[in-house]
Amino acid sequence: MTTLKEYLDSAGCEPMLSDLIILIAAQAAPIREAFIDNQSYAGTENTSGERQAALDVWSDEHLTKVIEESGLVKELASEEKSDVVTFPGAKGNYAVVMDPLDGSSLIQVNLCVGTIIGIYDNGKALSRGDELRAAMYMLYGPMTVLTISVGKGVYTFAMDKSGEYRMLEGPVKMPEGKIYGSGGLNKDWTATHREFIESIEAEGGKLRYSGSFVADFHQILKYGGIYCYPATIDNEIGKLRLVFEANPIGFLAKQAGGAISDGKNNLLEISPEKSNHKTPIYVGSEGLIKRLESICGR
Ligand code: AHM
Ligand code: MG
Repeated sequence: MTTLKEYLDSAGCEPMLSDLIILIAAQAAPIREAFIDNQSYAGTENTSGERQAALDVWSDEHLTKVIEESGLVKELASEEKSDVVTFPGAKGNYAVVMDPLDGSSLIQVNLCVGTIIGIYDNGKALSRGDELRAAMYMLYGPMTVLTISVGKGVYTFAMDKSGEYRMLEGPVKMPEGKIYGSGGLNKDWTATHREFIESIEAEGGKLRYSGSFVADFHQILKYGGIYCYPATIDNEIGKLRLVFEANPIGFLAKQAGGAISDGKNNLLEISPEKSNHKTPIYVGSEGLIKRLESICGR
C-alpha cells in the first residue's frame, strides 16, 4: 500500500512541505497516548470563552513545540491561543492554523475526536481558506486516520502499528447524500435554517450529530449530506471558527467536490478579521449547499 511519503512525492509536494506534513501527522501517536492522562477539564478557558479540556491544552502545547522546533513555520494560529504566534528564526515560509483537539466535550466519553490543520505557504496565518496550500485532519477513532489534501483531491490514510500511514482511499469524492446534523438549540433556530432542515427531513434525511465537527464531517465526506452550525436567533455569529475549523475543513470539502458556506457566502473567500473570527458553518454536498443558499438568498 502507498505510504504518506510516497503519496506526497507523487503529488509533487516540495520537500519542506512534505516534511512538515509528515511531522505533524506523526503527532497523532503521542496525542493518542496522552488521552489516558488527560481526561479531566483543565480549569481554564480558551479565547472563545469555552472550558478547556486538559487534552486541549496538552495537544496545543505539544504541537506548538514540535512546529516551532521544525524551523519550517513562521506563524501559528491555534484555537487555544488568543493571538497568532510568530517564529522569527524559521527558515521555511509556512504558516499553520490548527484546532489541536476538536470535539473536546467527547474526550471523557471516548467518542471520536480529531486534530484539524491548515498550512499556508505565504507565511501568514490569517489568510483566506482558498489560499491554503494543504489541509488535513487526524481522527482518533477505532483507527488513527489522516484525511489530507495538497490541492490535488482528497486522500485518506490509516496509521499502522509501526507509525507508518498507509493509503486507504483516494481521490475521495463526496456524494450527494442525506445525512444531516445541526448545532444550536432547536428552539433558537432561524426560520430559514428550519426551512432548510425540514426540506432535508422531508426527503428522508437521516440525523447524525455527535458533538465533534471533524468526526461528523468525516462521515459526510464518505456518505454525503451536510454538517451545520448555524446562526441562531440569540447568536448570529454561530459557535465555530473560520480560521481553524471552517477553512481547513472547507478546503477538504471543496477538493472532494463539496462546498462550505455561511448560508450566503463561500467561506473560503472570506478574509479573517482576527484569529478567533467566528462564523455560521454549513459544509457538505454541493447540491445541499446550493439549496441552502437559494433559501437564504430569498
Ligand atoms: P471544540 O473545538 O472546543 O471541541 O468545539 C467545537 C465543537 C465541534 O467539534 C462540535 O461540532 C461543536 O463544538 C459541538 O457544539 P455543541 O455541543 O454546541 O453542539
Ligand atoms: Mg474545534
